[in-house]
Amino acid sequence: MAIEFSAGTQLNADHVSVESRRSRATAGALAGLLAAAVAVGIGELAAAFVRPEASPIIAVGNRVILLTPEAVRRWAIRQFGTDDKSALLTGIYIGIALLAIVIGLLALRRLALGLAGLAVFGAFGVYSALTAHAHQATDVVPSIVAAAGGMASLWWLTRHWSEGEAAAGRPTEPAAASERVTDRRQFLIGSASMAGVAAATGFGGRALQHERFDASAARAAIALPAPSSPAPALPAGVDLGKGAAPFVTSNKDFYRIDTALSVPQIDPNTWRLRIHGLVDRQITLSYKDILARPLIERWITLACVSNEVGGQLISNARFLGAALADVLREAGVHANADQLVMTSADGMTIGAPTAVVMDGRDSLLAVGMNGVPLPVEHGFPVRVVVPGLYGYVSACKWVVDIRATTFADFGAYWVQQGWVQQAPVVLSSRIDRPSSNQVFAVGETVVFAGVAWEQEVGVDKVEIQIDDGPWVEARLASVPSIDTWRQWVATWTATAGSHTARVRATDAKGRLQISKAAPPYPGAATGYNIIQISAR
Ligand SMILES: Nc1nc2c(c(=O)[nH]1)N[C@H]1C(S)=C(S)[C@@H](COP(=O)(O)O)O[C@H]1N2
Ligand SMILES: [Mo]
Repeated sequence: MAIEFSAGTQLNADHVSVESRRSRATAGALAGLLAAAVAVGIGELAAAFVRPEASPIIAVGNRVILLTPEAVRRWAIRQFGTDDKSALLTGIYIGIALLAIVIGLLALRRLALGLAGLAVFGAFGVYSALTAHAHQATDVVPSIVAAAGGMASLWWLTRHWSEGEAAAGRPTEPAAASERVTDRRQFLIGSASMAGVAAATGFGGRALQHERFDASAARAAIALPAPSSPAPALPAGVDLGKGAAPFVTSNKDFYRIDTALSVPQIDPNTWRLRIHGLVDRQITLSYKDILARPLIERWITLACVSNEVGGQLISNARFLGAALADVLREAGVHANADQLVMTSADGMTIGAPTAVVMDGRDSLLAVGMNGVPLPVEHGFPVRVVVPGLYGYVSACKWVVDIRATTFADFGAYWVQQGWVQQAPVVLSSRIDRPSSNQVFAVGETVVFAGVAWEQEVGVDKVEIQIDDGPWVEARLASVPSIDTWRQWVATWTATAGSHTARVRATDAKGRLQISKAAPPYPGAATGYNIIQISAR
C-alpha cells in the first residue's frame, strides 16, 4: 500500500504536494472501497436474519436484471450462457468498487458528499428490495443497515485521515508531527479492522444464510414414492456412443436458465400450490398432497427458446410428477380460460396455453428428476414440465400459484419482453461431433454425430450434407417416446480441402426442418447447424 505516513522526513515543498496528493487519492480510494465492503458485508449478515433475497447485492442484481433491456439480456445469455449470473454479479461488484472509489475521493474533499453517495447507494438497495417481484416489507432492512454501516465506516476513516492531514499542515507546531503519526496509524489500523469486519460479516453472513434458509437438508430428507406409471425402460441403443450428447443428462449437467440470482429456498412442509382464477373450485395442494397422488415418470427433453442453432440450452431427464391435467380437471378450469399463468416463489410468471397442457400429453407437476427430488436450482420442491413447449411458456420452477385466465387478460414475464406468446418446440438438429474446424487426414472416415428433437412430434429422419453434395441419411438412435431428443450418426470419407457440413431433420409428420436462419428472439432459432472441417 502506498500510504506515506512517516513524519520524520523533511521533503521540499513540490515533492510534498505531489506525494501528499498521491497518498490522499490512495487514502480516499481505500476509504471508499472499505466503506463499500463493510456495507456489502453487513448487508449479507442482515439478510441472514431476513432472507437471502433481501441481500442488497441480490436485490440490486435482480433489479438490474429487470432494468436491463431484453436485447442486452439476450446478448448476455449468448455471451455467458448459463454463466450469465456470475457475469452479472461480477459486473455489479466491479461497478460498486468503481463508484466506491469515487465516493471515497469525494468524501476526503467533503465528507457530506461521500456520505450522500453512500446514502444514494442504500436508497437504490431499498428501491430494489421494494420493487422486487414477491418482495416482503422487511426486505428493505439489510439495505438500510448496510448503508448505515458503510456511512459510519466512511466517516471514521475520513476523519482520521483528515486530522492527520491537518496536523501535517502545521509543521512548526511541535505536537503536530506526533498527532499526524497517530492519526495515520489509526487510519491504517482502522482500515485493516474494517477489511476484517467486511470479510467476517460478508462470508459469515452468507454462511448463516445457508444455515438458516438452505432447502437442501429438507430435500435430502425426502423419500419419493414409486411412480404408479413408471417411465418406459430405455430401449437398447438410445446412446450410439459416437460423440453425441448423452441421451440422459445428469442433473449436474442439466442446463439452467432462470432470472433467480438467489435460488428460492423453499421448505416443502410449508410449500403450497394454489390453483384458482377461472375455475369451478379453487384447490390448494401441499407437497404431501402431491406425493400422495398417482405419480407418473417420463423421459422429457426440456429446451430453452434462447438456444442458438447448435447451442447447449437443451437437456433430457427422467421427470417424476403428478399429472397436471388431472389437477386442472378437478379444479374445473373454465372453457374460456385459454391461459394458465404459473407464478414461482420469486414472482416469475409463466403463461402456458391451457389447451396444450390438457391435450393428453404428460404435463407434470414435477417433484423428481433422474430419480432424486428436484434439485433446488431446477425448481425444488415442485416445478411444471410440459413436453413440447419451451421452458419460458411452461416449465415454471418453484411454482406456488396457477391461475386460469386468458391471454387477452394477462401477459406473462417473457411475453412482456417481446417473446412470442405461444411457443411449441421447433424441429431442430445439432452437430455435436466433429468440432468446428477439426482437421482430418484425406481418406479418413469422419464420424458425424448429434441430436435432433421435436418433442411431442418426434424425429423420423436426419440427413447431413457435405458442401453441395447430396443429402445423406444418418442412422437414428432408438428413443423411448416422442418427447425426447434423438441421437443420430453418419459417416463420410474425407477428401482434401476445407468443407462445410450441415444437418437437417424431418419430423414424424414428414415436415422438413426450417432452413431459413433466424435468431432465437422472438420465437426460437431456425436454420441448419453448419460446421467447417478440413482434410489434408
Ligand atoms: N421460476 C422460474 N421458472 C423458470 C424460469 C425462470 O426464470 N424462473 N425460466 C424458464 C426458462 S426460460 C427455461 S428454459 C426453463 C429452464 O429450466 P432449467 O433451468 O431447469 O433447465 O425454466 C423455466 N422456468
Ligand atoms: Mo428459456
